[in-house]
Amino acid sequence: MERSFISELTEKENNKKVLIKGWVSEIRSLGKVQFIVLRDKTDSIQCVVHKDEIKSDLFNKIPKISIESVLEIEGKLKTSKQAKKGFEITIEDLNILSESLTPLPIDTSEKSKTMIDKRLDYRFLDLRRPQINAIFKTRSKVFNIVSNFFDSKGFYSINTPKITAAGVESGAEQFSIDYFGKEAFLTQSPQVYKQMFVVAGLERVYEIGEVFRAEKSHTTRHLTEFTGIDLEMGFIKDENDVMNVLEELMKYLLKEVKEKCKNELELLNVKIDVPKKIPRITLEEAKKLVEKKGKKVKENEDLDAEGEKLISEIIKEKYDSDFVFITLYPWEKKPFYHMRDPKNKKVTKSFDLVYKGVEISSGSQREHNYNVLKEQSKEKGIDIDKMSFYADIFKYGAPPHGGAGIGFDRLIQRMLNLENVREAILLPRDPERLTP
Ligand code: AMO
Repeated sequence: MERSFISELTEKENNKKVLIKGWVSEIRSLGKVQFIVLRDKTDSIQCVVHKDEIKSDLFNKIPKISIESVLEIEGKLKTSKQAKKGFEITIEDLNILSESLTPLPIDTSEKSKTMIDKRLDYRFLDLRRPQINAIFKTRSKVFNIVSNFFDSKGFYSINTPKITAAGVESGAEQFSIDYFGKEAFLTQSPQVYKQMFVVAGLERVYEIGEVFRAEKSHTTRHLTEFTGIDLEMGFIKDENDVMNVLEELMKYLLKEVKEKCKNELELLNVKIDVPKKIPRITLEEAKKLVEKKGKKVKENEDLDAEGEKLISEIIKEKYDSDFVFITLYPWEKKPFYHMRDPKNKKVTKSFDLVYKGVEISSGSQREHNYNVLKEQSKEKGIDIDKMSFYADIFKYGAPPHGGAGIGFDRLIQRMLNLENVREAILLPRDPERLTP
């Protein structure tokens, strides 16, 4: 008989013979009748057996089956008023495919009391909890929705090297590795490559890939390895064109998630608000707004985590938006490849996107004129000609372009109201964690 997934079963199929496979969530023995709640990737269902309806050795085996063992159950689908779904399966045959050891190293119940560190040590068991499973089912959908969006907007998907000779972001955050006796680095951003392939004539590119940062940060938003959603687009008028694409992406994504992840959102108790319009304010305006609420931010300083939280609260109150773009960051704080604002050279044509109190993306228009880029890098103490792999890109016809990087894990964290970014990634890497 072919296996059915639990979510496919309906009460309309009363008396139908079915075969289901999955993990044991619960066993209840009430003398002459026993219940097994079996769970597969789609849902769970109550299975019931009466003593006089099955071979006695099989009946006697049931109470000894441990939670999380893997079973296959053959039986008949029966409507039942008492069952949660309005129907259950009466067991006719049962096969133990794999027994689970007891006790389990972590608490896999709905309201698990196990701390996050221990849960991450046993992530494969942690995901047996339907709510945790729901996070990663949603994440998988988001991956597809984002890819479809970029595809529909004429972006090409690219895959770029993660082992590199040098990056263009700050050098301090690079992981250095021994590459056959030479020093190499794990990529901090596909920045160089996404610009390279816009200039190469693809015009619009995106990459969803791993990004590495040697940041010794012990916060709820920093990882040392995260997934970046990077985009880059050519022939833009200015950085607003990039923000327009990001804004459209966020609206489309949240609308799609709301429709396609109904069960997951319900399990996670998350309500999603699709933004109508994402406000855009300059960093200077943002600073004034948070200062009015009693938070001081120094000149040339960015908003810190507390400032981002505060500005989000202010924007939510003022514009009823979970998102805000903060624009025009000081040149002093931004990398050399950003384009400076011709009206005010002290700032760059840059932006951050803050979602429910956390920066989830940053981007800018890039400087595409080689001579200006050379000047700008010199000002930052960098000799661009020593990075010929980067400098050359701008020597043979480079269109005006810009782009942004979105932290995939932070996006999921904020979308699903998770306290810690580690909840949004299957196997987080941080300064203390290299396993599993
Ligand atoms: P940036 O360094 O701001 O920009 O990174 C882009 C986005 O990546 C996420 N992010 C992180 N997520 C988890 N852990 C971290 N340690 C971490 N660091 C960053 C954030 C951030 O907004 N090249 C530019 C992007 C561009 O201009 O296109 C860049 O990498 O959500």
